[in-house]
Amino acid sequence: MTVKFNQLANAIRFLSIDAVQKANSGHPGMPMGMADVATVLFKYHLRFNPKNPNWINRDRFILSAGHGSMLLYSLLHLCGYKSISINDIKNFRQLNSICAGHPEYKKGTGIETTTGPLGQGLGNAVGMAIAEEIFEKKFGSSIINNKTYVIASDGDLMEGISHEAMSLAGHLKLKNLVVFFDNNKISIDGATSLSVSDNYKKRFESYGWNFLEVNGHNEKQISKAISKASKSKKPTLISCKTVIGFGSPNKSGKASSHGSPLGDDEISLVRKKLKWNNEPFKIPEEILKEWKKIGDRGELHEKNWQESLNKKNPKLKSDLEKIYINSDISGLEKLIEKEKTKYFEIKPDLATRQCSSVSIESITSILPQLIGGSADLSGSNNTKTTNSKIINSRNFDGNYIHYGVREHGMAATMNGLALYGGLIPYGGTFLIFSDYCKPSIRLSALMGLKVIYIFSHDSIGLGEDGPTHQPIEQLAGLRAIPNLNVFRPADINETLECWEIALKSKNTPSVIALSRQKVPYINPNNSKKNKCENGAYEVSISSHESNVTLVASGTEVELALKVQNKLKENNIHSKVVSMPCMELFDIQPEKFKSDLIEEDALVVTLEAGSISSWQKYIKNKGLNLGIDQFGESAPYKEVYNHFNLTEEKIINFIQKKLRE
Ligand SMILES: Cc1ncc(C[n+]2csc(CCOP(=O)(O)OP(=O)(O)O)c2C)c(N)n1
Repeated sequence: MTVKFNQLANAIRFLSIDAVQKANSGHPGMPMGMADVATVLFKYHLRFNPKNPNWINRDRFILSAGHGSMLLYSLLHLCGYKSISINDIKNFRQLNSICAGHPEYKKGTGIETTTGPLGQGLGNAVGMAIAEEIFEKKFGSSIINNKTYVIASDGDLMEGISHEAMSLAGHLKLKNLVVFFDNNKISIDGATSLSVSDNYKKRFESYGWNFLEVNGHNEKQISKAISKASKSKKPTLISCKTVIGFGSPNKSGKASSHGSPLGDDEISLVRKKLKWNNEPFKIPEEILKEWKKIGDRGELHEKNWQESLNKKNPKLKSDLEKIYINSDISGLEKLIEKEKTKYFEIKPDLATRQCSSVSIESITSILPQLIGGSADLSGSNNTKTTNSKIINSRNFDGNYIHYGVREHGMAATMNGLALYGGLIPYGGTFLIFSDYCKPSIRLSALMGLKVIYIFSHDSIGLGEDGPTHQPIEQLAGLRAIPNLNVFRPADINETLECWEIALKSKNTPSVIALSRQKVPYINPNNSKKNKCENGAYEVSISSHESNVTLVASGTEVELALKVQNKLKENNIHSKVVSMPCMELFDIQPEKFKSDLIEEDALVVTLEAGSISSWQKYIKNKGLNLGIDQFGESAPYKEVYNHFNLTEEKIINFIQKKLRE
């Protein structure tokens, strides 16, 4: 018996609605509506190999509308990915199931990225498509030529991030990017006409995209549109007119099918209507076989690809492996050591953003996989160096992206660059605008991606731009994100070390917060060892009898050292601890922590920002000096004075406290 197209699509529909019903939670409407589009894509166009989900030249498939996660799990299961068994599907949304509520990235499973926060998948796709172009340029289009396909919903396209990401994709003419827009005109509140009247054709054409329109339940139309997109020189949006909850007699076309189980009675009616006479989770053998065939084709795709790679010169193959598979960073340690020694001799006064710039300059001379950029603040963030080669639509043989004023889009794109594999993205903006990147930073951390955020102008020290630009609560907010290292280096030595840790860390993204204003070199001795690795270290001690411990980060380490000198003149001895990374300090053994910050000392923490992340270090009797109100517009030294962050005022606070 030949298996009909709609039977293949119905297998997705029923796995989805039955899993949602069993979990008593989830989103059946979208997988029912997009099952036909997904089936066409997987059956005729997508090149992938379930036996090797990490094959570099596989087409990437991203479900940006992550609430429809059962669509993705059904596809992966049916195509034969080992990662998703029928039992996993039965365990949809249960603890430890790979079939989580929303897709969660896991290397080697076919789940290419974590989605759920609408719009993020679109940003990731732009990063993946840029990565493909970079690799294509490096290794040739016969070796790297994969496509990036995305399913996006009304919600995805309403999100602000979609405007940033799609505009950047059009500007860069990402020809291998194809977005299927699930144009079902329904969202949670009801008809999308309640809230949006965009002309999508005009919108996407103005970005420089192709815009195609199909009936999303018509096999031929869908397939023809994909073929057309694949020949395009621009990214393509295929608007697929679909019916949400397709096949449900009472709920199709309605918001009621979006986000709750259809119910047993309605599911029986869907079975009748779509002529599906199978028990929940039972897919007839011949349909399974047909899906399996679709998956099995991948082995041949990869084999052919491997053969053409073998014919290339062996250096190309080994470079591909070295950069892409191993993301080789050998040579980094030696380089950092050499740079540290050089600056120990010079002891330069530099803003830490300049320190980062010289770090980037030397690191990029040995690591071609570093892809930098900035959201239109290259000169301020000091992210662009003489080694930076700009990527543009005509030439992807570069290592620097001008993201434009698109912070959110930049961060999601960086996640996509990292997800593609082999590349290490770093990108900059002002620390204050980390708020504009926050949802994507959170996802870098949740996915465990090596993404490096360069956030300059990291305090009131930026001065006259005033409270709109002076970060206060940003460091505390970033530190509250699990699995994110927030670095705030104090000088060139620490900046080099923080960069080294960020590059070596395997599954943790990094924020490097940097100053606008100059700071002196504070490193007391040159050491091979990375002092920032433990999160904090002793910079200076005026006497071993000291009973005050000043703990500071970044630019405030200089202030702490000045306070130490003044205290000494008053016969008060103290220790200065630099803490460039709380997250790394907090995971050290108790002894290390209590040796550095002793229980019986008066602990004074110092950072020109919210005190909330410092409170844990002062125990009962310490002092948290910082700022818990919005900043002020004035020359920066005056602003520091206004907020009592001067030597004299700090000494007064300490003396008063010691007298208590
Ligand atoms: C950033 C973000 N905001 C809100 C939500 C909650 N949410 C999930 S789906 C959705 C909209 C549903 O409409 P649509 O995108 O058209 O999906 P469909 O109804 O077609 O499945 C919303 C608001 C979310 N997941 N992410």
